Amino acid sequence: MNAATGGLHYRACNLCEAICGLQIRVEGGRVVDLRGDPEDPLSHGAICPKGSALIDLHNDPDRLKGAMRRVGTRWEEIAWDEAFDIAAAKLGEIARTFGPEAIASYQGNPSVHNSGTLLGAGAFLRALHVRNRYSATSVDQLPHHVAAAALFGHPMLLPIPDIDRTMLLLAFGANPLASQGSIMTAPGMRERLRALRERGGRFLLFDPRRTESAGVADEHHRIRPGSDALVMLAMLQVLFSRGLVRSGRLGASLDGVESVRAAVAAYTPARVAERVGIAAEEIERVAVAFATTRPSVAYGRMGASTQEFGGLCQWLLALLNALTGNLDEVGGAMFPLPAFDLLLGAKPGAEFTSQRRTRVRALAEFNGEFPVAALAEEIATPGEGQIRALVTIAGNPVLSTPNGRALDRALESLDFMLAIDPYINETTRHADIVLPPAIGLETEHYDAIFHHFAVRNTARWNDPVLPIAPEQRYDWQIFEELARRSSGRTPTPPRERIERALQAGPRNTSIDELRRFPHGRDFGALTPSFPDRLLTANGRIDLAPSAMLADLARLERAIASPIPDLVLIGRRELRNNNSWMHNAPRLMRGEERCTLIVHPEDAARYGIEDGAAVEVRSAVGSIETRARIDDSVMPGVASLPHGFGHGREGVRLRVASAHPGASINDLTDPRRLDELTGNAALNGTPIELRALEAR
Ligand SMILES: Nc1nc2c(c(=O)[nH]1)N[C@H]1C(S)=C(S)[C@@H](COP(=O)(O)OP(=O)(O)OC[C@H]3O[C@@H](n4cnc5c(=O)[nH]c(N)nc54)[C@H](O)[C@@H]3O)O[C@H]1N2
Ligand SMILES: Nc1nc2c(c(=O)[nH]1)N[C@H]1C(S)=C(S)[C@@H](COP(=O)(O)OP(=O)(O)OC[C@H]3O[C@@H](n4cnc5c(=O)[nH]c(N)nc54)[C@H](O)[C@@H]3O)O[C@H]1N2
Ligand code: SF4
Ligand SMILES: [Mo]
Repeated sequence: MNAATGGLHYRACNLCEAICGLQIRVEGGRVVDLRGDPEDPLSHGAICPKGSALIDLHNDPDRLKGAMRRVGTRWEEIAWDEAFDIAAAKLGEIARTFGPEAIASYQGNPSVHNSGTLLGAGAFLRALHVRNRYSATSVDQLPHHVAAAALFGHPMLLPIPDIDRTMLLLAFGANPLASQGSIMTAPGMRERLRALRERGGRFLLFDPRRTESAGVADEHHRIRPGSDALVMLAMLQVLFSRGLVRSGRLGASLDGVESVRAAVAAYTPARVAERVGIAAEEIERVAVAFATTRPSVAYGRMGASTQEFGGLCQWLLALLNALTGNLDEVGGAMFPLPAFDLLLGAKPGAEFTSQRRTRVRALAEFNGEFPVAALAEEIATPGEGQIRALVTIAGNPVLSTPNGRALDRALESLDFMLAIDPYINETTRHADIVLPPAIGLETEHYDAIFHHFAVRNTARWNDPVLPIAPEQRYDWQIFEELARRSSGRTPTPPRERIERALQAGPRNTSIDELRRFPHGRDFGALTPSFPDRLLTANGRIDLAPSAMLADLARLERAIASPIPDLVLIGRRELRNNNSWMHNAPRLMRGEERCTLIVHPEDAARYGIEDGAAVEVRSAVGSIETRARIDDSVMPGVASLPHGFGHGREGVRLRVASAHPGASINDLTDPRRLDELTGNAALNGTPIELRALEAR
């Protein structure tokens, strides 16, 4: 069935990492029914409210279909060819005058959810020789990649919790019931966690807030933001001191066990208890339970990653798994083998770091990217190498990156900005040219990324379900035109690259073959793959990389500093999707969601009443919002969702602008980094509150 006709279609939702299978009925080019596909071998019919909101995206009158040019504060639609010509000419001119380092790019989150965007963008950026690359990675999962490269030899060799077979899930800073799982593609998390408990397994969660996920956990431990590494170190100390270390099948491939023993020795539960806010006996008990339950798996996500010690956390989580015999074992932390294997052809021992540094703060590059916390200063600071042009692709960094206000201002000073994005939002409003791609159900898609994170090996080719209007273009077509104009060469289309990768890959399949499995093809449960799949130079795992050991000194300095009175953490809610789905009416019903949750003790301390307007101040800025007082957060911690702060001048998001909220990233501080990895420490921002007069 092709996109132009009606009928029943099957494809995956590409809004988040869960990649739920959908069953979609189309009539007259419109979706009339959309539900979970019960026959999908990974998702079994699971769906969330955002999936249903795909319908809103496709009916959204604010979504752009033709190319746009900004003239002052006015936007005009122009012909695609003219827009491509202007963009290529302007970027070419800036590169010739100031060198290619004057051009930067930001690739946002949906880039990885659309294979046309993911596989298309590179050729264009290479054609322009763009080496100042930034992305959402450094406000998200960069510590996972850095730890994976150090331990296993490749940033994409990420350990995934085998949630369907484990007997104990020990999680730090993840809220899978709201997020639907991250670096753990496991659609229908509620069912999966229920199944875990039904087979007698347990789910233990460390989070400063009593989240939706805490509500279904067997134990919830309130942990002071940013202190996870201490708990993990203490758990390892317990394993060594109680003789519970067991390296299992991989034992002969592990180096550095004695260095780890020495490094963790000082971190007794008693020493860290006060700092982390959890009793020593509790830490000890959880460590013992983790080591003596088989199989078990330790996992940490955003809360353990977007903080000052994210790199240490991801390293220590891997150690907890490796030293209890749960690394690369059924029910432990495993490594998928997807049909499109991004590791195919990867060389053992490759380097992912370089000598390149950002100009202003000398922040290190990793895997070809700089930390996005440096973007605003690299635009705003004059001098050789200053960024004068920016290309944003599927991103809204004004709302998503630390001190978004500073970036907002910096964007105004650019010589040229190109945005490849279907909306004029808080970021793209500054663009000179906006090239809007077809999105969602209009695109063909193969999930090159999330099968790498999946708890089961499956594959699915997704044909478009909705037709596009004659004036629309796909992301990959936009990149193709821009690349051709910039370099004179036509890049290989993404579909051809997917086809080649599927044929050459470990499943030896093809797009046509996958088309015969409309619900997705099942390759079965994850299987152990180490040491064969390891990509370290010597085929072994060094559990004690020197960079990680060295970073413990920074942790020691942090322990010696005072605990701030009040810190801010984020909050993902089921019906928000980062910054960009607030224009979907069916997601915006109900109570105001951009509120600051404050613990009653803190509310009393600052004289704030429930529902009152408050000013929140940090070292970089201030916002106004409404307080919601409840004890779901631990004392000393307040919580605000991210992705709000709409309603700014020139933005064309009517529904979102009616629920503007405030941006948490007007408070987050780009100087607060995980110095080991360059990831922004979005959580744990010190703040002050002030009650505002009722208005
Ligand atoms: N304080 C704080 N900040 C955070 C977070 C947090 O927890 N706290 N979370 C961080 C995380 S994990 C992430 S991933 C980032 C996300 O932040 P960003 O990377 O900025 O991504 P989004 O906010 O999702 O913006 C997505 C943009 O992509 C566009 N888009 C959607 N689909 C497509 C498509 O197919 N093609 C193209 N070209 N464009 C498309 C949308 O219109 C929108 O403008 O935010 C981070 N920022
Ligand atoms: N509904 C919805 N789903 C989403 C998204 C969305 O915006 N909305 N975004 C998608 C994206 S891009 C991503 S990356 C994933 C993220 O997926 P998750 O990581 O599962 O989601 P978060 O809600 O960010 O979970 C982080 C948790 O860490 C806690 N936390 C904060 N600081 C700390 C700390 O210092 N230590 C500990 N232990 N915990 C801490 C927070 O309270 C929060 O509950 O979600 C994806 N799914
Ligand atoms: S959890 Fe929701 S948004 Fe994510 S893939 Fe499934 S339906 Fe789509
Ligand atoms: Mo993310």
